[in-house]
Amino acid sequence: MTVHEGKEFGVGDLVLLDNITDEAIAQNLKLRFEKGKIYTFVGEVVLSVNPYKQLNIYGQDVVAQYKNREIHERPPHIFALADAAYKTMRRLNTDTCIVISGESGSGKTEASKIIMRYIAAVTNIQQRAEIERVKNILIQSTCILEAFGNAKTNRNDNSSRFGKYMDINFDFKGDPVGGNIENYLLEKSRVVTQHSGERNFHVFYQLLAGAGEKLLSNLQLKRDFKCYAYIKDGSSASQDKADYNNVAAALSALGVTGPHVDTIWRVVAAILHLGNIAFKKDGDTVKVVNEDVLKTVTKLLQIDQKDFGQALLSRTLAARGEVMDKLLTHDEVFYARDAFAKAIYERLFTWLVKQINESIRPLSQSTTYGKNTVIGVLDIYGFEIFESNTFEQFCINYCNEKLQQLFIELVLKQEQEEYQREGITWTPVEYFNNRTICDLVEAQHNGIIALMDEACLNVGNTTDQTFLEAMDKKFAKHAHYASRQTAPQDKTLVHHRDFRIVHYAGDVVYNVVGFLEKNRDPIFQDFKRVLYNSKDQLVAEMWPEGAAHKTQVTKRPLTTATAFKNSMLALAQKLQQKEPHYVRCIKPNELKSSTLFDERLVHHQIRYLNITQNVRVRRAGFAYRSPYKRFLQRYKLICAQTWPNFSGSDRDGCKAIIEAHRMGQDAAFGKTKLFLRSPQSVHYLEEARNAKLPELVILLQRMWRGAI
Ligand code: AOV
Ligand code: MG
Repeated sequence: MTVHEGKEFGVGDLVLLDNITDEAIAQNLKLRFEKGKIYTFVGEVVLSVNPYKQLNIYGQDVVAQYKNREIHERPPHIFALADAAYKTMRRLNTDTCIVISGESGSGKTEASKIIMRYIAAVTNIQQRAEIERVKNILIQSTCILEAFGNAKTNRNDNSSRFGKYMDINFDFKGDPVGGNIENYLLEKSRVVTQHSGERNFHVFYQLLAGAGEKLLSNLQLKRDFKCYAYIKDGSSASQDKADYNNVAAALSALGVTGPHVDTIWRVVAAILHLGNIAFKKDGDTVKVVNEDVLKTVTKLLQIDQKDFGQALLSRTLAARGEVMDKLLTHDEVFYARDAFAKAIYERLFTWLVKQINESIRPLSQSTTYGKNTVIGVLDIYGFEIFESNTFEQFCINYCNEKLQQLFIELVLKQEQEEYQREGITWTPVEYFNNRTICDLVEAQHNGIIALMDEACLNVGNTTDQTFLEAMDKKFAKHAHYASRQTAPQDKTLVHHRDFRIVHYAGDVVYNVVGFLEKNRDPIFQDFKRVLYNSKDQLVAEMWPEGAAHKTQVTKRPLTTATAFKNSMLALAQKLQQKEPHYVRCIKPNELKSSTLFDERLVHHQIRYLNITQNVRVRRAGFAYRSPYKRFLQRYKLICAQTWPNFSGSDRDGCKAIIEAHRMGQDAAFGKTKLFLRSPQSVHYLEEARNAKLPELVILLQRMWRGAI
């Protein structure tokens, strides 16, 4: 039973609302938000409304209040959920996971950090050194990954531009002994271009703001970010300098040593210089305008200047054992330069994740005392709509679509299973299943990704436009797809290059330009060879496939979208094998304001997150359920038969309480749990208990006095 915080805070669990409508839910969340109560339960799901200000609710004192309590014993808090995931794992010796969802800027990444800190705070009471080390890395790694993988967007100043799934391994004592991070598709296009008002990845600005003079001069960098084409349209942030120091400290905590740290900064610096390489047409050929900048790049990456210059301006074509060089056009060289910059950045990011994983790899999966169990925490990039949406948004929004699907199936399934397990009948609740949108994107031969791959394989005359036409033909009648061709009356589809997907969370118009190229994502063999031959051991290590000989035709890797789709399917499978817990984040306004509760915006989220359905399903039969033992303990004082002691079974004790209060109509007795249909019954029981408490206190005081 949720602790009553008082009427002025609304209800702490939405199943206790008398009226389950979008409006009533929004009003309740508003009431709570305005009073600094950002968490609300729907049964065991936690809703979290971004407060956009620091709240003093995460300290050690609060940790102590939630540690080892049942989820509904205390007011709603994300700690209650973290503790539930931890307890379930330990009690049932099973893997659990925490899935955090919500749109961009709603607070997912902050929530994942709060969960991590809670777990760190309640474990390793004995202060074992190895476990402290693992905990420290788990927490510090966030700062590195955010520096390299987060950026300011027009929706969030610290937006995750990659997806992250982190497993934390626990030993039989319940202490974290290791972990593993999986990262999903980094938005690498940001390295070379950003929308107006946005920034490149934080790390570039951090390096320029925070590096000492000596390091800067070694990297031949100037402090002013405006000097570098790839980042000059961004802006500086007040915390860049401090963040640089944090990243440096985190790298050191990770055990990344001097020479490797050196390489990391040289790669970052090389990218900044790369963006400044300019080209000009010279008759039929293209030339580098500023050879000195090119030279700096080669020095930083420790690659051969001549080979790199050649790789930048031409491409080796190998066919039937013969090799020839083809000169690139003026446009192609810029493209090649950018592809190179994006590729080395992405590899660096992957390398960092691998480093983190190696330093916290659990020594063994099992011990003589039992197997290791894990808690997985998923923090992805949230659903986003910008003025212009492209391939990256398509992937990000598809990922959110998958998570929504998982929530729908698992939450319904779980409920159904619980009623079944307990031998109780229930009526399913109607809800929108976004399966059809997932299919539109991912169906094996008929989905958008399949069509995109087909277009990419057809080297002939396919362009983004012909790909769009193929979609128009295929999805002409699909309720969630539209383009100018299929919906000529529609005024929102302004350009011939636009298509729209009606996502679960909103309509998004995508600009098809660049889809095929980003999906193919070619990085030329010549570049790989140059990097593989770098004198810097680490750079060379990052590019093993550069070892292939010139005449060798290398296998075509999976397209970006297909690789991403596969990773999403694998993720969904992994999550399904674990006992899931959900945090659903809500964005109160678009202005990052700590006081504004934009009802229209919240309303929309309540609707697409299916919160109302969630509450209804939870209440379809029964708003409240409790294991017999717990119920008896809490309410035995309101029944003469059970107070102070009851000698029969817990189930019979509960029956006695229910009968004494004439609530038989409202209750059902499952195999292990008592179910109550209406929230009023719970209110009633709580009130009866509260009324009894003063009496009890007096009684206890008398007993005390007598004893003294
Ligand atoms: P996101 O992860 O959901 O967006 P964040 O977790 O980065 O969103 O939250 C955005 C910003 O909101 C943070 O930088 C904080 O300023 C503020 N915030 C969120 N949660 C809290 C909290 N519990 N307490 C205080 N401030 C908070 V994205 O990564 O864009 O989908 O791709
Ligand atoms: Mg985030």
